[in-house]
Amino acid sequence: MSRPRRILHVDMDAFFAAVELKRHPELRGRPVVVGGRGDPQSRGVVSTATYEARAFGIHSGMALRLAWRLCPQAVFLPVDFDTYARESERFKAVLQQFSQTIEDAGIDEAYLDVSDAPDPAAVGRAIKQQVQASTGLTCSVGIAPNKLLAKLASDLQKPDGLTLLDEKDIPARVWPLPAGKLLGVGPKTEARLIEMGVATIGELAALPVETLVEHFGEARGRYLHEAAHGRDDSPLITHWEPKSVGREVTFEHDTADMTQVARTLFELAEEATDALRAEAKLARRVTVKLRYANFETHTHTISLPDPGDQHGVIRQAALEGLARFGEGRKVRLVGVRLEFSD
Ligand code: TTP
Ligand code: MG
Repeated sequence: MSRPRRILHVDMDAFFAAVELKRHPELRGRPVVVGGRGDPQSRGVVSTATYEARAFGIHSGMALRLAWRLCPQAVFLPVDFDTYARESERFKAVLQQFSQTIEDAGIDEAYLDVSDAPDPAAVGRAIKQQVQASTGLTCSVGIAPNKLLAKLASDLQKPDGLTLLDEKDIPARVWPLPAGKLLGVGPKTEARLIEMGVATIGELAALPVETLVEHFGEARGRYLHEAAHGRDDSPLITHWEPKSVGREVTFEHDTADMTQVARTLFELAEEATDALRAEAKLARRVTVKLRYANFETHTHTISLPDPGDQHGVIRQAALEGLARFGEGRKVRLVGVRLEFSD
């Protein structure tokens, strides 16, 4: 008998701020904000804030000046990305010991397939302990039947949480959450849902799929419907497969302009299709990858009904993949990968 699928999502707590507290232990317990050059009077946004600062309403993405108005006694520190990247490497090295199948989802988070473990919760506890031992930092773990639910779960008991979530828990624990907690539902989609009278994931789940397709188009409408029911069979993206051609590019300036992202994606799809043709291969799957300003990285994959190498077909699939992402977040990198078989 095969065990059910168990995906573990792990996410560091208040990551940039927690790293700063390691070298400034005297600041523990105080509201600390990390962002920009650390000057609350200058332009720039909050990268993250300690939970003490969040109690004042401060959150990632907020203007530093507004954060300062909300909590003038907070300590403001500049972003020191190199130091956080080094801690991130230590964190990722710990994870390597726990599963062969790991998706690196950003600077402070990853998915692990722990389906083979006799006791996935024990794996979660061991990861937390070893991350603490190696980095001195806490993280939160969610374990669920798929990536979507695992990510929701890791967020349920932050900081330092360990949360198991099963399909049967969806009505009680997932449906009361705001729709914006769902992967791929950004501020714009959330605002449109509110206009439709939908505030929670449960209210989204209660809508007929046809209504969602009407409002959001075929691919996105269906995605929202499935997601609200906690259904997600997307695989872990462990690495960019060798049997594929891919192109990706980092924007000079992060952009939330999805038209610009789409235009760039089209160019990349065109180049990748040319490369595919040069190898005389036919694409079976088209994967679109976005990395956001905070280095969180997500992919969506479209399977082609018939393997192909037509520019129009590949472009259309790439567009469909892009449509599955939420809107409103700043994009740092866009990529496309065409998978083929021999
Ligand atoms: P998150 O995991 O979203 O946030 P966090 O780790 O600070 O807090 P939480 O305990 O809720 O997980 O992001 C990881 C890091 O990425 C965060 O420490 C700083 C950076 N980041 C930004 O720079 N800008 C952003 O808008 C967000 C959301 C994160
Ligand atoms: Mg985090």
